[in-house]
Parts: sequence; C-alpha cells; structure tokens
Amino acid sequence: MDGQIKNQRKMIILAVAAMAIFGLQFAAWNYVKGDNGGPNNNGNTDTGGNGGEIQDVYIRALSSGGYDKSQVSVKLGSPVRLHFSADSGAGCGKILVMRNFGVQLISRNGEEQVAQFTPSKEGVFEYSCSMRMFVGQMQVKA
Ligand SMILES: [Cu+2]
Repeated sequence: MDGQIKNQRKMIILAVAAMAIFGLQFAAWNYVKGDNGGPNNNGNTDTGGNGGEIQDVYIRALSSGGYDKSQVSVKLGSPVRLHFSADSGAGCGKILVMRNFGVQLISRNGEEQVAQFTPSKEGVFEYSCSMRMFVGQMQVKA
C-alpha cells in the first residue's frame, strides 16, 4: 500500500517536471521566434534572420592568383552579406565556395555576386575556389 502511494507520487512529480520543462522550452521557442520575426520585419534578404546588424564582407579573386583578403573576420550570430567578385583573369577563382555555409558564388564577368548567411558557430571557416587553389579564412568570433 505505502509503496504504491509512493510510486504514484513519484509518477505525478515526474509528470509535473516534464510539463514544466516542456513549458519552458515552448516559452523559449516563442521568445526566439518573436525575436527573429519582429512585428514589422518580415523581409529576410535585407534584414537577415537573427536580428543582428548586417555585416558586409567583400572578397575579390585576383588574376594574380589568390584573394585580395586571405582572412576576414565576422561576428557570431549576425547576418553576413558576402559580396564576391573575380578579376576576369582569375580562372577557376571565379567560383567561391564556403562549404560550412552552403555558399557557392560564380562571378562570370567580374560582376559582384552576393550571398547571405548567419554564422551560428565560432571558429575559422574556409572559403576557396572549388579546387582549393584560392584559399582564405573567415573567422567567426562572439
Ligand atoms: Cu581552383
């Protein structure tokens, strides 16, 4: 008898705890969602997803081989707008790949191509041509 009641109590406590955790997650999720969308901010190309200031980054592939910047630095959690262009003599450097962010840009006649993404992890991430003859690094810092 006593044992059974104890067990029932345990079950109730567990159920309440589970509901509390679920409720908290739900609240947190709603909070994040609200933060993302904002009341008058439904565009995504211009304002980015995470509420931070857009960071414009410019990278150019040179006909001499390599990029004008071998390293760029961006802030964690704020959208990055990557502007890429290539000299007409840059060869395969006209393709810029950032595997970690699903970016692939091709600048055919030296024109600027733009990709936008939001870095969600600190670290050093490579950008390169598809064969990694041109290589540079993007540093993501909090
Ligand atoms: Cu290459």
